[in-house]
Amino acid sequence: MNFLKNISFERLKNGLTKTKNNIVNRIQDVLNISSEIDETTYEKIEEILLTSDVGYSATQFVLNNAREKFKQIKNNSTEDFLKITKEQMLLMLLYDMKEENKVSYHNYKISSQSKPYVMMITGVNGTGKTTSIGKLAFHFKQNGYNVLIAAADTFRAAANEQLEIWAKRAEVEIFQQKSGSDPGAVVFEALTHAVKNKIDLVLIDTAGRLHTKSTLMSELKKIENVVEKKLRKKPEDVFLVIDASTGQNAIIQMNEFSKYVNTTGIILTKLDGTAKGGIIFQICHDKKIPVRYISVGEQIDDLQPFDPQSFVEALFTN
Ligand SMILES: Nc1nc2c(ncn2[C@@H]2O[C@H](COP(=O)(O)OP(=O)(O)OP(=O)(O)O)[C@@H](O)[C@H]2O)c(=O)[nH]1
Ligand SMILES: [Mg+2]
Repeated sequence: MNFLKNISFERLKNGLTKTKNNIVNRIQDVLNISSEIDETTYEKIEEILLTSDVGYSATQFVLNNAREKFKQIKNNSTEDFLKITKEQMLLMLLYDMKEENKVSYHNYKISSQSKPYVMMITGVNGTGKTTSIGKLAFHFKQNGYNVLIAAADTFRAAANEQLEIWAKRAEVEIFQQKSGSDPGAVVFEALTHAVKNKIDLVLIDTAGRLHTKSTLMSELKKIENVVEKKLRKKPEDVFLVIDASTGQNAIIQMNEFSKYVNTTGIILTKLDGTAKGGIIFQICHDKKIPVRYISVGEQIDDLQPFDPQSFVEALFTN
């Protein structure tokens, strides 16, 4: 299936309004009052990027490259500068596409050998893990896959009911045990059920945990091991869900979670509620873990595969 067809540009654009106002509109304002691009202009744009969570090294990447390219244009104008800045910002997001990530980036081919395909969802408290599971379940179900949600957040009393609501909305099966059960045991039983019932995709919800709590973090590793023991393969995807309003802490979360599990991708949520979406540039510039999905709202179809081209276009389109 090709997830890219699920991108609604209008929804993406609306969802990114606050970030656009914070970055692109402010740059545009600086350029509107500048008759030429001088050091003061560079300093003002640098400040805009730094205060929008783009981060120091990503900001330097954009500005150093933009400066070089701009010099090469004869009779250059402030419009040229905005165009160049846009190109450099896109380049930074495409940086994310390391060779190994380019392979079937948005195409999931679940062969009979790889069944069930396993996605494990991790992250700190309240970032949008359960909601993202509901949205992923919906999309895969809509595309004809047999989906099972494994409710391995046995920590929070209300977690089961919340997940049940999402499973109902997405019209997929859910496997759960009572609150307080061992999450590893839930996953083991869920996988047994999945194999028996020829399920295509298992989505594992996990409890929110602080990356600083080593006992809780080790529990994630245990869940990953249960998958490996039961299916003789690691989960194909371990997603780290990051709230876009988190700011610089996103990078720390990425580093810490990766110490315990093999994080394969980021789901960046709540972009619609924050002006701090510039963090995506920092995450991509970091080049460690690719951003795979972005979320721009609370509705079931508000999760989109991350497409750098559409993202930058949405930021720069009036
Ligand atoms: N506006 C907006 N809200 C979102 C988005 N994603 C999640 N939320 C909201 O964020 C809140 C927390 O979402 P959950 O899915 O429960 O988060 P969680 O990570 O599962 O939380 P814990 O299991 O408690 O760690 C809910 O109110 C969601 O509706 C999004 O993209 N945009
Ligand atoms: Mg949850």
